[in-house]
Amino acid sequence: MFDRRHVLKAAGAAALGLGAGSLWPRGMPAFAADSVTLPFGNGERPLVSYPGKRPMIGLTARPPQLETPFSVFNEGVITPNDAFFVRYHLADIPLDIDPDAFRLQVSGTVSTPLSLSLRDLKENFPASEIVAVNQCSGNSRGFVEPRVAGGQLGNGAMGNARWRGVPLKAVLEKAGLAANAQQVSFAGLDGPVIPETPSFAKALDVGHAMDGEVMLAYSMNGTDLPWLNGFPLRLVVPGYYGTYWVKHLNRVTVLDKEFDGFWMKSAYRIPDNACACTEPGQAAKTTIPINRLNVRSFITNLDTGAQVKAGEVALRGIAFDGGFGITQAAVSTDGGQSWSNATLGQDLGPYSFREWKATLPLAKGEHVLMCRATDGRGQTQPMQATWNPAGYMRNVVEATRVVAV
Ligand SMILES: Nc1nc2c(c(=O)[nH]1)N[C@H]1C(S)=C(S)[C@@H](COP(=O)(O)O)O[C@H]1N2
Ligand SMILES: [Mo]
Repeated sequence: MFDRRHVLKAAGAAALGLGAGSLWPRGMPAFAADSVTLPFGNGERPLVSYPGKRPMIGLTARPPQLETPFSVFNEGVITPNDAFFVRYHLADIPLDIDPDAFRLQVSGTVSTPLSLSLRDLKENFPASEIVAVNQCSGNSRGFVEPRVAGGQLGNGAMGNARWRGVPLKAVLEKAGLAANAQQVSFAGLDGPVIPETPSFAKALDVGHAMDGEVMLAYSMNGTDLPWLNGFPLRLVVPGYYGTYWVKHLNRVTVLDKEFDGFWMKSAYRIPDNACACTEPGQAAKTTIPINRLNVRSFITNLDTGAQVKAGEVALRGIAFDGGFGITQAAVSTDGGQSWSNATLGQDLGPYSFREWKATLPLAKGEHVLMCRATDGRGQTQPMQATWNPAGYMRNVVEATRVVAV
């Protein structure tokens, strides 16, 4: 017999600072062996080790917040589990979960409240799969000018995975929605260390929760969810920012009114206008909850400062949006004056990273390389960065400066 209890143990507990004596390290784990410098002011970050993760860019230790080293995005369009970024708000993250005892509670304005085990979810409901990007609202915030408060992230707070689980719709239908159901709220096992801090919870309108795509995911890239990415169950909201993708999900509550929790009413809100932007330094007059990803693209095989051989140069990258699908990726070698179309790679569905490739002639000298994607609703990326107070939704066309020799 063996112990079925899953504990974030040994190396894990040490990494989280649970070793003898100290509860949490003050700064980053002491074993950060190396560091990287993100290309903005105060961009120096330790490379840190956590259980189930390769060395990651450490943003905070308590709670752990880890950014994916950008080179990972050139390895393929699926982000490996051991390189997938980690974002938490509250320091009291679960360190010990018994998957046999775990239950998902479904309650509120339903005809039959449910208490579901992982086995129930896997055996008594249909399974679905979807490839989808999870991107933090504040991805790339470190590049925002003028700078704004919040995690100073490079471009590594995003990842693309194949999620498997149960459509939320199937579970809500089993529970039986009341006719006056309006929103559904979601909460997980993590909590605040001081009771004044509101517990992390998010909500979706009933119509969205019932769209058949929103998923209670128990598997990521063919295996259990990594601990730090929400083991044993998380919400997957394809096309929506990561903030809705509640990890360690154990409570689904159907509401007959709009959810009024802090993380919907006060946090994660964007200016209520077409660009989700304001003049730098200005607050928005009215705001709405952040929602769908805007369109983005990146060159993944060359970094600023790279030296390439003059002649035909191969460029490669990724593009994605909030679910309309990438219809075009274009590249420029002259800082955006002229553009040529890249070739799109395999289509893994409208919520996935889409690979693109292009080969372009580069004469000897300095060049500013750019890529710009367009999606199925005709949305594209701005040449000038927009600004909003929280530094959300950055999607400016990126510039990669290289030298051909
Ligand atoms: N339980 C819980 N779920 C959460 C959060 C959290 O703090 N607690 N943060 C959210 C935010 S803001 C993001 S960007 C994603 C990040 O998912 P990841 O850590 O798996 O990359 O988790 C979301 N789900
Ligand atoms: Mo986030």
